[in-house]
Amino acid sequence: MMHTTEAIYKYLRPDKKFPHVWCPGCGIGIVMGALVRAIEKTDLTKDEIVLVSGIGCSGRMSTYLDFNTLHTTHGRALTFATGIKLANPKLRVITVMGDGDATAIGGNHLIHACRRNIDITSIIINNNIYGMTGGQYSPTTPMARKASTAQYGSIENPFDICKLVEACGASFIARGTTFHAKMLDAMMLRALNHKGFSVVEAMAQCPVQYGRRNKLGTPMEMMQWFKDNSVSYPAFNKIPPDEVGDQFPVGVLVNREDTEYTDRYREIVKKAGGDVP
Ligand SMILES: Cc1ncc(C[n+]2csc(CCOP(=O)(O)OP(=O)(O)O)c2C)c(N)n1
Ligand code: SF4
Repeated sequence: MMHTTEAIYKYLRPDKKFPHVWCPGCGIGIVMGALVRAIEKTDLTKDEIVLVSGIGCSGRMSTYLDFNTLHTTHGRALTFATGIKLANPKLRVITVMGDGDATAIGGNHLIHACRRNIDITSIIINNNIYGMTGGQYSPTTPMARKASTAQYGSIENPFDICKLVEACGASFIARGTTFHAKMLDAMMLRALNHKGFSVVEAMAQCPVQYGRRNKLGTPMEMMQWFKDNSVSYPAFNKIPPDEVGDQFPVGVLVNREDTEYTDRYREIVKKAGGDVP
């Protein structure tokens, strides 16, 4: 097992891109740590990995991590990632997106990446808000929670990201939280080893834009809330709907084999008489 300092120097860009922009107590760093620990457990070299992000606090991860990285336009991480994967299917392509990035402006790309079952791992960091731009409500802001654009509380039903991507055809789906950092490492490792479109929703505290506005306490208290309200999928499915309250399921929701898009694409290229690398 690599010493923490060694791992930091191996996977981060310590001389170039720091200090980072994340607020004290932000959960995004914990998610980044889980991703690094998962990658360390694969046999992938840094050159075999491409990390693509959109714009937002979560999107900054591609700036700090020392893989082949692309910091793309808001909502478009999956479009760039799809092009990269089609051009060179041997690469392990990972996208990092915020909840707004993935399910609002990039929502259309997300559902179609699921439908194609393209071999990309998507880490969706769900902090229930648009962090970077001042705390506007996103498609995952829970009903009645406050945002800069919902001063009296949101009146929209939120998306359940895992259910959304399940309905659209993703073949590996898991949800973890920053409280369950070890579990998050393991989910990410399984997602990275999965052939097909894999999604890990990482619930992360944004103490500044979401927590403060909704009086959710310190970052530690927000993580304690994750601990207190998370239930494994099998146990969650047994809770009667009127008793669910704030509880939410964590763990692996879907893990199945299915044909993958770049394989199907290469078959078509061959049928058409073209060359595939
Ligand atoms: C085309 C476009 N529209 C809007 C923006 C402004 N913008 C930048 S980040 C962001 C929201 C980020 O929220 P989220 O994806 O949830 O990530 P977080 O910052 O919470 O990690 C928005 C709306 C932009 N940069 N580009
Ligand atoms: S605004 Fe929220 S998500 Fe963005 S860095 Fe600060 S705490 Fe993290």
